[in-house]
Amino acid sequence: MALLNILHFPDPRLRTVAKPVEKFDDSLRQLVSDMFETMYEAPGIGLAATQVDRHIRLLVMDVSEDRDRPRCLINPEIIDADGDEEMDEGCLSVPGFYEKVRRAENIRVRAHDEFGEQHEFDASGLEAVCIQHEMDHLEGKLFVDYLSNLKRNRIRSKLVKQQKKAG
Ligand code: K1U
Ligand code: ZN
Repeated sequence: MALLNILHFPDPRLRTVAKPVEKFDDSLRQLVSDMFETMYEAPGIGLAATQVDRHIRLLVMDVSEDRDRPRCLINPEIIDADGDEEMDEGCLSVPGFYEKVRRAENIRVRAHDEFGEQHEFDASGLEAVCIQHEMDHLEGKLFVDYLSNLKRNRIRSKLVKQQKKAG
């Protein structure tokens, strides 16, 4: 098990579009395990491989209150969506900032697990928001991209200042 380094906005590597997973092997399962450890330690409710500089279509999440419902989605697709809702979002790659984002309220998802088995399920509320947020990471997109240029630039300047201070 290992804690992985999480990239912070405006690191250009966060803009990489991830490639589909083709091999469901032990090295993939090790990465899944390391990502869960990193997400729980952060702490976060989700983590995309892009955020730990691995550019494959993999995300992990756990939106349960007791932090006991880990879910790993590989090559995820949203096959149906309806409704929309606005919710406060945060991001481990944009630490300290929370902003409202509007997304689909209910989604149907198709994804593989770490053993290559395909699953389909419905998600709503925070789970649906988290899946959409993490799938955006796999496209190189961040929640700050939904904000005004003014807000996004303010967040960028503050984070760059903090990163310079931290060396
Ligand atoms: O960086 C990430 O992608 C993880 C991010 C996911 C997310 C949060 C809120 C809405 C949509 C997606 C986080 O987990 S930020 C931290 C957070 O929200 C949280 C942490 C601990 C307990 C509860 C929430
Ligand atoms: Zn995020």
